[in-house]
Amino acid sequence: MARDPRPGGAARLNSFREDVIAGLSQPRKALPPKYFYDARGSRLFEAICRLKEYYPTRAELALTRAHLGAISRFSRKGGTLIEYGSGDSVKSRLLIEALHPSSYIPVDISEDVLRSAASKLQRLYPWLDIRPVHGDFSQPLEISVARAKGRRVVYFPGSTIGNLTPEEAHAFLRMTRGQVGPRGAMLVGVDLKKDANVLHAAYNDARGVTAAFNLNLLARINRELGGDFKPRRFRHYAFYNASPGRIEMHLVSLTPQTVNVGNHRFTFEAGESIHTENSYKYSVGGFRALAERAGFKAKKTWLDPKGLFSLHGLAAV
Ligand code: SAH
Ligand code: AVI
Repeated sequence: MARDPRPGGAARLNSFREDVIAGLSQPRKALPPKYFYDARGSRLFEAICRLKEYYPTRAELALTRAHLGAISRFSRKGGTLIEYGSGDSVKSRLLIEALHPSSYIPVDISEDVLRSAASKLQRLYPWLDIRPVHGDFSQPLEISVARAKGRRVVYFPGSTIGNLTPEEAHAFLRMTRGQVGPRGAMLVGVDLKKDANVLHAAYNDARGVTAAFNLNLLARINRELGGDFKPRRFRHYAFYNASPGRIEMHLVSLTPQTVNVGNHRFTFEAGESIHTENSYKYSVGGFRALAERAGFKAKKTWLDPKGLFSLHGLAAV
């Protein structure tokens, strides 16, 4: 397994600090969701995926299993599989077994999860050339696709694309369109618009795992940046905002309070929130139109039996 060439911890810590200071200095406080995924946040996300209320993971796994033959014909065997936001790479196993790629390039911001998933996959598939890249896909990333063998397929499951604004999603799709080249393809998992009560339950689970995932961001700021947030003075709040078509997650201050991060001081009024995540929900037609504006041909769409979740086969023609 090849090691990745990303620069190490100090630069990452600086950008975390800068993004936190900038995000909390805005009139409407906000933090980027990519910072949820430290080791604890990644474990909490995996626990979310097992919750009965959180349907996306089960629905995407079910539809991938059900349509694996067609997905594999569309993607074609061999070649290079690049996966963004690969996490524990559980869904990727289905594709690796069906496509038998010559190389697999998982990309993730969460280093521990990335490395342990890559080691596990290497034990399962000793024939596979695995090249993990620890990095942030919202920044230009050095992935040596020039040396990639055969057709390039980018896999972006989990509706992680929903955590980007439509403008960011467009830019990301354009970037991957360039990366896969004229013969390449992309498989994107996209959560669909549905009854707001189903969405509400998925992001407000009864056991409070999503709340713990959200609040862990404050604990991470305390651990890594010397912040003095008191997470108990904030409450997880998630709702479906129908007009932009997205779930919004917030952390709401329960009291007036002051919080320090390094030498920066932030004041909160009671009820004031930090906007921590958007999770956009698309219609099938809406997502296909977005992909086509970014230079792909939206060739295939597969759905789970309940029509909750979609996987799109995009060709770079
Ligand atoms: N693909 C998995 C995990 C989805 S969770 C699944 O479908 O279940 C989102 C994943 O994307 C996490 O592993 C997180 O660490 C990663 N991630 C989030 N923002 C990222 C970014 N900007 N750059 C790289 N990885 C990111
Ligand atoms: C990774 N991402 C697609 C998840 C989502 O549903 O937006 C993250 C998540 N946030 C709360 N629960 C799950």
